Amino acid sequence: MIDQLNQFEQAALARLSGLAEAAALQAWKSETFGKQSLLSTALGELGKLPKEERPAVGKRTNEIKRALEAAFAEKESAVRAAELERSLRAEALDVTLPGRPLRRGRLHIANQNLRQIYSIWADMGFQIYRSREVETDEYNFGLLNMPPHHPARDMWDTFHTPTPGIILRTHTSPGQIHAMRELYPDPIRVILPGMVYRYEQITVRSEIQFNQIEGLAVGKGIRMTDLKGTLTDFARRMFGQTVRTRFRADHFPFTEPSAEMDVECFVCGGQGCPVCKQTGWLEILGCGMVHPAVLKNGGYDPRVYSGFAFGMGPERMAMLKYKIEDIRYFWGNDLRFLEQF
Ligand code: FA5
Repeated sequence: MIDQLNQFEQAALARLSGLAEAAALQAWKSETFGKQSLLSTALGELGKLPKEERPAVGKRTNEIKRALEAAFAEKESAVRAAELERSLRAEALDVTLPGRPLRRGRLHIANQNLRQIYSIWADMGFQIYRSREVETDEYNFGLLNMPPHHPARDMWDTFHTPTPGIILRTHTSPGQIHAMRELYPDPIRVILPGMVYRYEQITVRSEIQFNQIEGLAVGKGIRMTDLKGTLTDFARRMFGQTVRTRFRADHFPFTEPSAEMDVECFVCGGQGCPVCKQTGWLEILGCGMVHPAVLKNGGYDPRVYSGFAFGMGPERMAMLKYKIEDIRYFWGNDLRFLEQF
């Protein structure tokens, strides 16, 4: 019996040493230790052996079992390591392969245009100042010299929130009051860009949301000629040194006197065309000297300080510059439009 067991051990070890795959190892394990194996039958039939043989056979069976188990564990970990090594080699990452190209995004035309305008104003000494898009009725209208029921409020159709007195700003002008109240008593040279909202009929020239850039200069001895000179300089930097400008009298409750500035139509060079409605001129902004009541609401004594303000529509300016015929393209998310810039 012992000889049989020894042969069994030798044969099992010989087969084990030739195996290289996990599945074959499992098969070897059940053949060697399974119920049908010699080891199991030897242990099971121990009782049938003559009494004096039993201890030696039992001992030898257990020794062989432990030896084969140890050989199996060693082989199993060697096979696992080899398999891992093989799969790492097969799925190796080749870091020298060229990468997949990433699609490059770009700045939206409205933002490109805004940045160009910011840099012009920065060159001219104006800082960017931000103020909120959700405003109070008081800042959007009241403090800008339009008390409740003032007829000029009708110029700005308004989006109201469910909270009484809280609205989406209809223009960037309420930022004038925020800037003055924060910066008093310093002299002010700021632009206030950002989105404004109007409950209007959407047309090729009018959106319900668009950017405005407010400008505000407050100090001592600021006059209408400063306003005209500054805005004319801006127009030359924006549209070219030879561009002609003109100012037309207008009305805003928060400026006195008030004006609108036109630039010469660059589509027809001032001859008259459909874009400028045959006038030769294009309106780009509203402006004026800050009304004394507004200066006072901002904390500046109008007997000592004066200032000018303006509000321009950058999308309208971009339309003129790039000959974009419909303002709805700006927020329509059509890549065919956006990828042109
Ligand atoms: C105003 O909003 C005044 N707050 C401007 C101002 C500021 C005057 C400071 C005096 C002093 P107005 O409503 O005209 O004004 O708008 C200013 C500019 O915004 C217009 O010249 C135009 O370029 C642009 N704009 C007005 N409505 C729209 C619209 N629906 N869609 C796109 N751009 C618009």
